[in-house]
Amino acid sequence: MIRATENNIELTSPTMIPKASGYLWNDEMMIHVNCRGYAVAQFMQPEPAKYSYAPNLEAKTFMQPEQPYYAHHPGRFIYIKDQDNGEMFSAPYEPMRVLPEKYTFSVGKHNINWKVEHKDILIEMTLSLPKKEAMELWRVKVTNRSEKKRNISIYPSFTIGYMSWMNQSGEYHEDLQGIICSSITPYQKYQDYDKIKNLKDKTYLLADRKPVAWEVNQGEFEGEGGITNPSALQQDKLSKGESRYEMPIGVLQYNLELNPGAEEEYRFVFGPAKTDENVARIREEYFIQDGFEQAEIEYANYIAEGKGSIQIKTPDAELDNFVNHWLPRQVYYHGITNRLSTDPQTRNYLQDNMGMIYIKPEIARGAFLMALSQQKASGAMPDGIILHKDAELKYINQVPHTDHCVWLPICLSAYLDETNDYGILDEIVPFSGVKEEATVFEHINRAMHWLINDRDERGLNYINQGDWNDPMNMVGYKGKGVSGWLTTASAYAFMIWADICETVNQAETGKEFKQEADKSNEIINKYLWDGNWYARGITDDNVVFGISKDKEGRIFLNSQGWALLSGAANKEKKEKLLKAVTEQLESPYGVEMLAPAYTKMRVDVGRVTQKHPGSAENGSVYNHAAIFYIYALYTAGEEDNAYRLLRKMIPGPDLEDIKQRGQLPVFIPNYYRGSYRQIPRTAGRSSHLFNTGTVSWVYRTLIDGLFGLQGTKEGLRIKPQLPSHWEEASIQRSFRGVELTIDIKREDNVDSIEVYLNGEYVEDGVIKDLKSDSEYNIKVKIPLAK
Ligand code: CEZ
Repeated sequence: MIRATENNIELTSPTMIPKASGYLWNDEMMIHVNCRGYAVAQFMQPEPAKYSYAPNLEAKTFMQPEQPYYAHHPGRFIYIKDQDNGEMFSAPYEPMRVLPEKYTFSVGKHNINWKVEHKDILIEMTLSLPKKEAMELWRVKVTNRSEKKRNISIYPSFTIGYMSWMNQSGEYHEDLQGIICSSITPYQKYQDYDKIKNLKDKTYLLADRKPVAWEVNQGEFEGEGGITNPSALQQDKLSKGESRYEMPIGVLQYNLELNPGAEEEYRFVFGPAKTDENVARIREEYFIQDGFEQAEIEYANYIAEGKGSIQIKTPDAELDNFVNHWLPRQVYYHGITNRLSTDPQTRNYLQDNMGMIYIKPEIARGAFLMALSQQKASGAMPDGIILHKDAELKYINQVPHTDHCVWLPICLSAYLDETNDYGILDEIVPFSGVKEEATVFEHINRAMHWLINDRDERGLNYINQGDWNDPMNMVGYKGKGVSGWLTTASAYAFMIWADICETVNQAETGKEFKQEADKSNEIINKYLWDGNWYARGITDDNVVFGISKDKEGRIFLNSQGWALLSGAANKEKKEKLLKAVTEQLESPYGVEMLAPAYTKMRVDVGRVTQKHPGSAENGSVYNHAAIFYIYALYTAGEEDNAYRLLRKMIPGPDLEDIKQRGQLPVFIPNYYRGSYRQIPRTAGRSSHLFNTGTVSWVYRTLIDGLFGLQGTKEGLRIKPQLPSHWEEASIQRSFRGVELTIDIKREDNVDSIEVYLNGEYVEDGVIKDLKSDSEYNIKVKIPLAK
């Protein structure tokens, strides 16, 4: 069963949704834990590193979709043994997999909890983080729920794993009351020595209470019983073993005599460190002083700062819960950590910060200026934004993509709507690699001109080795292929920028970009309209793709939604493309990114066609693409279509849906498996990746679209677009330092939206002259649904 409480989402079985998970982060680290005790944790130094490793050497890569778990997957477990009868189980569930009599996995905003009760022993586990340091703070409580005295042992067991093939070891330190394992990050070039010598290559497990015994040698601990039934637990006491170039583990033993109803509590700190002295400092601070409790409180406050700018009450309680609690948290996570990368992809960096506009706009402001300071004088934006002096462009950022400029006006316009901080346009920012600087206004002009110039003789934008779609890498690598989507997105960017130009009295420049937008729209209609929808692009060999005669990749979602945004699609084209999307791309789990999914390599399209059909960009419900489309539907006045698809982004509300997706409604993943028409069995499955450009757009869509509470130069424009099955909704909106209460209701005597401020009719529906000491009670009457 799944239930939502005020601050948590609870799951009462460890087997129903085996990958159900939650995540915590701070300035230095991220941890993704599942209901069964497995964990993936990463900390920054400055590049992502591990302190709890898999049993083999892992390649350095980004987080993997549909994260596979296996018996030796890194995790945090407590083995429990009844010393009177030898019976054992493990909490929360792995590695022993004894189904407990009672079980609750509870994902909170600032901690993750388990309650596992078996044979009248209750184990409560809580994980939290401090705000600043990379470390896990664990509480474990053991309660005797039976009527008789119990003699039990508990063995907290933390995976340390295969640290290094060069050097790894570990032992218990009496003085520190903990285990410290040491390693050397493997390297081969002597030039790397200078880097690796500064790394935090130790992993420690500190305890606030003295254990009776311990084991640091994984092989000794497991013996012939293996991880699911470790031989060492047959002994009275663990062997107090160490690891000398043997795989380490952190296991402690405590013996408890518990009277009926009695309980004991233990606390542990687990994390990476550079030296033993650092570990001693941590022990002093967290256990000798009251650092542990302080850190928990500080962390709860830190997470609480990530609250968004709307609180909603609608007929859909699950939507309310998600939007009020979990969505802003996920947006905040992106804005504050930049996905734990030192060189975020430029488009991700800009869009993630677009979400921050609704939480901490000053951070978004800084990020936009940071991105622009890395722009070339030609107007080109780099593929990634370097955030740390030692960082360099890695992986995907070494592959040239052509879309980065379009995100500038798109994200900036959301910032201006929310903050009215037009002063940002006058900020002076340098260009990269030259001694030139210019205003933000000029920077964006150059970005727009870069897009205008990076086009072929027809006026279509080159795609090079990719656009928004990362793995669409072989459409244009020979220098000729073009992106239909990017041409459309550029038209939209020109239009947005033209509007901003007009607002700041730069009418001439505005006119120029308006004309560019119109011209681009004509070109799109001339070369890319396929009769019922828009094509995705034209390859190096001049083959149009994403069209009716393609057997696979016949229709792409992005080309359709953006044609609504840019204004390329007239009424007739709009009707046709909406129908095509509904018929070919809509599934019970949301709208798919393309269909039919490719089943074999198409060499003139690229790597995207090699991904498994229905996964990621190859035809999944790729939520980032889906939300672009939904945002476009709101701008096109399609509120019912929009809401239906928006609702499908969140697992639930019914249990069957949650089970199929395999994920709790505590985040929106980057995709749900698609190819519903080809592989219905797996359709809907979550990727479990909570890094996604989706969430900032969902927030924006709620504000600009569904609830229609978008900022303008004068104030706040009220223009809700509720789905027809909603009679009413109430919103608490924080906006430019003002709190507004907005009650929307259908009434039968109105035929268009009517806005009343403190009882007075507001002619144009825009609430102006906002003052923080005034009251804003807004009633919005909307017509009955047809
Ligand atoms: O990465 C995302 C990118 O971070 O894919 C999006 C793109 O717009 C985002 O900027 C769509 O392509 O194969 C690949 O290289 C993939 O494209 C991944 O890197 C993808 C994953 O979702 C990462 O988690």
